[in-house]
Amino acid sequence: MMMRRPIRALAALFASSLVQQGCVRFVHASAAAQPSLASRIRGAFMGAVVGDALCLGSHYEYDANKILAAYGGKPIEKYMAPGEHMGGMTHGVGWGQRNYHPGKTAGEQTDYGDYNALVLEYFATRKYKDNDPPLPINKSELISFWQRKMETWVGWKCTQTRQTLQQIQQGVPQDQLGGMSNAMAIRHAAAFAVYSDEKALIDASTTVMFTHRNSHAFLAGPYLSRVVHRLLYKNMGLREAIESAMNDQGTDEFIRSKVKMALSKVDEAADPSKPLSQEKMVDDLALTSMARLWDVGKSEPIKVGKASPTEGTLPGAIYFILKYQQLLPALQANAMVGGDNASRSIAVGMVLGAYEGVEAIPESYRTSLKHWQRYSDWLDQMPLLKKGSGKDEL
Ligand SMILES: *[C@@H]1O[C@H](CO)[C@@H](O)[C@H](O)[C@H]1NC(C)=O
Ligand SMILES: CC(=O)N[C@H]1CO[C@H](CO)[C@@H](O)[C@@H]1O
Repeated sequence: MMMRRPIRALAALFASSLVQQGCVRFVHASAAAQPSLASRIRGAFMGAVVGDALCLGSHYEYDANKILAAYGGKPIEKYMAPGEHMGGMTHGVGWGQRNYHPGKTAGEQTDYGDYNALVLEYFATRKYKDNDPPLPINKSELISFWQRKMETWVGWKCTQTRQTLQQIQQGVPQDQLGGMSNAMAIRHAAAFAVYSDEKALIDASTTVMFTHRNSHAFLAGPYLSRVVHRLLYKNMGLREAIESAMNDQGTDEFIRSKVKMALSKVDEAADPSKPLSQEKMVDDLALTSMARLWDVGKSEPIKVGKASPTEGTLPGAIYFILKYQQLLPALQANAMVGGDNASRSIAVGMVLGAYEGVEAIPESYRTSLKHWQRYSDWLDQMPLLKKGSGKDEL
C-alpha cells in the first residue's frame, strides 16, 4: 500500500504529460502540408533509429514502475545510456541484472538500431544505375558485408548472431544459416529508400533475417512492409493501412490474429467504461495481457507480451502505433514500458515515421543522436532519395 501511492501519482503525471504533448503536436489528418514522399521515406528510417536510441537506457528492464520512477515520473525526454538512473544495469528476466549494451553511450543505438544501420550502409555500398530499377537485395553479398562489420561490432551480439557466425565458420550452407529464435527483429527500415515495389520490400525484410530460422520471425517483416507501403503509396490512414495489410491474402493467419488482438486492446484501453482505461500503468498492463506469462522457474515468470518473441512484440508495436498515432509520444511511451522495447521501437518508429515524415523528429532528438549525420549521408545516396533522381526533394 505504502509503495503504490507515489507510483500511481507519478504515473498520473506521466499520462497527463503525454496528453499535453499530443495537444501541441500537429494532427496529420488535418495538416495542410502533407509531408513529402522523400520526407516519409527518411522518416521510416530515422523514426526507427530515434525510437531505438530512446530505448537504450531501459532496454530489457521488465519493471515499468522502476523505469517510471527512475525517469522522474514522466516520459523520457532525452537519450540515456544503458541503465542510466537505474544503477547502470537492467533486469532481463532469466538473464539477470547486467548492462546489455556494453560500450554504448546516450544517443547511440541498441543492437536492433545497429542492424538497421548496417543494412542502410550495405545499400549505400551498392551501385545504382539511374534508369534501371535497383537490383534485389543479394543475400550472399549482404552476409559477406555483415561478416566484415561483425569484426568491429560494438555492444550486444545476440545469440542468433553469434550462432550464425559460428555456422559460417563451420561451412553451413547459406540457406541453412540461423538459430531457432522466434524474436521479431525488424532490420529493413532502410529498404523503403531503395524499393518502391511491395514484393521487393517484402523480399528485403526476410533476407535481412538470415540469422533466424523460426517461421514466426519471418512473418512480421512482410506484414510491416505491407503497412508502410500502403502509407507511402496508397495514401491510407494508420488504422486503414494496418487493417488492410492484415487482410492482405499474403498475410499469415498468425500475424492476423496478433494484429486483431492489438486492435481490440487499443479499443479497450480507450474505452472509459473498461477498467483497463482507468489503470495508471495502462500500457504496461495492456502489453503484458496480450501474451502468456512464461514460468521458466526463474525468480519471476517472463512477461512474453513485453519480451522479444513476435507474439509479444508485434501486437505491442501495433498497440503503441494506434494508441498514440504520433511518432514521439508513441516512442516515449514504448520506452517507458521496457522489456524488449527496442525491438518494438523499430516497428513503431518505422511506421509512424513513414506516416508523419522526418519533420516529426524534433531538432534536439536529431542533434543528440550520435550518428544522425552519418545515416543522413547514407540516405542521400539511396535511389529514391538522391538528388536529381526526379523524386521530390527535401
Ligand atoms: C550476388 O552477389 C554475388 C557476389 O557478388 C554474385 O556472385 C551473385 O551473382 C549475386 N547474385 C545475384 C542473384 O545477383
Ligand atoms: C535480456 C532479456 O530480457 N532477454 C529476454 C529477451 O526475450 C527473450 C525471449 O522472450 C527471453 O528469453 C530473454 O530472456
